[in-house]
Amino acid sequence: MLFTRKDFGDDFKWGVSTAAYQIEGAHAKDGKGSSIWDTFVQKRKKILNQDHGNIACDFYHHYAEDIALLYKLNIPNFRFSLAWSRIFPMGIGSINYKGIDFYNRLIDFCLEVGIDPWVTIYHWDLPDYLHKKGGWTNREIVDWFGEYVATCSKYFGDRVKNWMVLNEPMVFTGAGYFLGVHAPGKKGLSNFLAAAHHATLCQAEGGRILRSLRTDSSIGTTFSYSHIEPARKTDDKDNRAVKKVDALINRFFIEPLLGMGYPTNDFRLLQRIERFMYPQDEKKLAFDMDFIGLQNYTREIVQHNPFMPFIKAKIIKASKRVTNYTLMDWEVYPPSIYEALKQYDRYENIKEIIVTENGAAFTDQITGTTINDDKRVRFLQDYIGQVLLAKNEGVKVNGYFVWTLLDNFEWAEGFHPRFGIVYVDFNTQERIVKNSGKWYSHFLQNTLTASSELQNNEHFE
Ligand code: GCO
Repeated sequence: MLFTRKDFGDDFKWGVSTAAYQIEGAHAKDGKGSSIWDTFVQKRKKILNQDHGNIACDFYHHYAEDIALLYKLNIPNFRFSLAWSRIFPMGIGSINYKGIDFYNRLIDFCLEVGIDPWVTIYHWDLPDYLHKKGGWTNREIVDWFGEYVATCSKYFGDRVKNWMVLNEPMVFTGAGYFLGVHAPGKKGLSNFLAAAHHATLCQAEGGRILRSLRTDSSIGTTFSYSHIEPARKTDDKDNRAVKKVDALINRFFIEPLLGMGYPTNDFRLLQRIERFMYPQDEKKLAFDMDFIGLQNYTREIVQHNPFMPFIKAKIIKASKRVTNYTLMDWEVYPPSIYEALKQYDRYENIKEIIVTENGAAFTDQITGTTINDDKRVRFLQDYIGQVLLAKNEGVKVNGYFVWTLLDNFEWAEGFHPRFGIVYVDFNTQERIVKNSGKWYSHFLQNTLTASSELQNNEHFE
């Protein structure tokens, strides 16, 4: 399939996405408080190679250079997140005005060069002080979060028009409160369900607060979504396993937001979340977002497995079944984003879908100052092509953001998987635009036709 940017229409939003803890560094600078990630990275054996985000891409000091680079690359929209503990060192109470200043400078500079800021309010870095009070497992977080959201709107809402309340609640509650592999490292079903319910309340409440304070903004929130298929297509048990995994990882957070309640029919165990619900909560979980951020990377193949606690299902790793997978062990499967978009389109209450993340980590070939990342170029072209396919079939998708601008701190995987379209030398903080960055830039300038034939480097020089 051949296509150009024009095929998506003038109104389609193109951008790149980032997150505060993954790029900012300056972890204790200018009054910033500790977040759960600042403390989690200090624990033994939690992060690959004992990496940490204390410095990361030092975006805190390099933001102007990085925004100038975005400008040079013709990337018109920039998604970043606010670090809660930079604004409220203790999560609540007194404001750190140096933190507010930093984001003001960043937002102002974006606008000065004509780049639209897209702001995620919470991308996983809960203030450690609030964690000590129970964090996401404590219902009081609805008030703590409300104060934080209102403060973001008050200080930045005059210029920021695109908001995302949460980033991937399934991942931060699942990895952080059930599996214990992300901050704050808690485990167990009770912690998970409590955190999940409070996050779902906060996602709607955050939307309500933003809308009540400004009428001229576009409010969304983001979800991870993986297309799921059974290991054996005709096996009943595998098909039941698919339903459960789908209810948990794809539907658990979005359906209550859309007013459909939790998808407990397809995974009965989730009914235990009712322990954490107060009367009237079901209504409070719903909010009509202006857009939904969809984040897709791969598909999952699921098999019934009686030994897996609670869910009795297992995800089969990509490396065990295909040859084309990324450094995250995620299958490269472009139709997954098409399936994801089609699925979201079936929800009546979604007004607009923006793909707020899609991208891949591969081993890049470095020769001199050229970073050859053909696999990423191919990945982006193929996934973007699938987005166009869905759009042409009438799906209300109206934006696409690459994950991510800069190689950065990839949570438990440390700095090993590089997702950037710009290479970062973490010793010198030098940035080198990869071939994928050059390709994206040309594509956005409308000078390039995308197709899988255009893999040869000379097209991007
Ligand atoms: C995510 C996060 C990103 C990750 C990316 C690759 O939403 O999971 O937004 O922080 O880095 O998804 O794993």
